[in-house]
Amino acid sequence: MSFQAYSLHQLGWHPTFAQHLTLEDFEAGYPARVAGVHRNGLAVLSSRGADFVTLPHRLLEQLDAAPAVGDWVLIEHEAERVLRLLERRTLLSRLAAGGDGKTQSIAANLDSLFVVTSCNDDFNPSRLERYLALAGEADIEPVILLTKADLADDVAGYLEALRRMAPGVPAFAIDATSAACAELLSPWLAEGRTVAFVGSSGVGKSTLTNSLLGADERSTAGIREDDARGRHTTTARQMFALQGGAWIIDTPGMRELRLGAVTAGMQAAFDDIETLAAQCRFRDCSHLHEAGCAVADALAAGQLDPRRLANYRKLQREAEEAARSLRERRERSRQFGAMARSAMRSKRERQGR
Ligand SMILES: Nc1nc2c(ncn2[C@@H]2O[C@H](COP(=O)(O)OP(=O)(O)OP(=O)(O)O)[C@@H](O)[C@H]2O)c(=O)[nH]1
Ligand SMILES: [Mg+2]
Ligand SMILES: [Zn+2]
Repeated sequence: MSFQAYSLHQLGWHPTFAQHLTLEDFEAGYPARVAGVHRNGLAVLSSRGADFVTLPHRLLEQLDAAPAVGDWVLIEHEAERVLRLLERRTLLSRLAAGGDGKTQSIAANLDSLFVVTSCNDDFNPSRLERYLALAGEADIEPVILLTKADLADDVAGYLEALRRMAPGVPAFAIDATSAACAELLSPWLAEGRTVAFVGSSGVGKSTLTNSLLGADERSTAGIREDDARGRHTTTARQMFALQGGAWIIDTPGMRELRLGAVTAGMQAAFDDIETLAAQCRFRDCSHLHEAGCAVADALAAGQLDPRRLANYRKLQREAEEAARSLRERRERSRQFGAMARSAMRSKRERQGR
């Protein structure tokens, strides 16, 4: 633990965070940024330094999405306890396991998302499109990093594939172990900005984090465990301060990334297909067999990659499925609420009140 205190400005404070705070709120507590989420509480950074605070169960139950690394919270002055969660500017989340449409928060208040893959078997356009939809849904600017460029023969081929599937997204081939990464990524690492690394296990997210942190802080980086093959693998999301004043969040590799009820994310990741779809003769065109289908025409003309279209359809189906689960869950809780209210009413009537 460090005892360094941070000003709100250094922590990446933004005026919008205070929008819903009253004078009473500020009298009751002080703002702090979540640097780590643990089973029994939160690791936070504030003007008081690094602290560990508890998260009351009642507060957690009221929240749509549990606190994530990067969140801002209000801490009670004398109690090391979270009073409330401040409204986020952005929230990166994926569908949680369980099939009831619930989402799991990955990181909050990000300015950019570094999607990391490597110039080897991990490279997978369909999975990258998934990550781009995730970023687009949260309205976070994505950057693609292709690591292990120092070990690959055909770096240009990988970059070309990226340019085709995500023409507007900045992409770099890098050696994550190199100190030169800091200079290359500096446009995204200005003071007070927050970025996160996401991607499969072993692609180099922690290596990059270490390269950006520099030699001095390297030893502090990463909650790591040796896996069965003796590798270091990250086991928890954690936020670190860079010398230049930016914040980076290292995350454990994700084996499965399921999208929630994304809409804006599909538009962001598949702008070309959605633009074509808008030109189809039928508004509800399935792009499978209808006449006047602009998507099918582009496919036939070789202007659209069949893999990309298949992945678009797959993600679209997943998003629809997630939206349906969400509706069902909301309906169930609405019915439960009505039932509970009616039970309370009859109880009061029985008691003659
Ligand atoms: N040569 C070279 N090795 C790299 C590069 N990026 C990562 N590595 C190596 O790949 C291995 C895995 O890197 P990590 O940084 O632990 O991967 P990670 O993405 O944090 O993985 P998880 O924590 O399991 O999600 C380490 O041995 C790194 O040294 C690179 O660009 N070039
Ligand atoms: Mg790691
Ligand atoms: Zn169509």
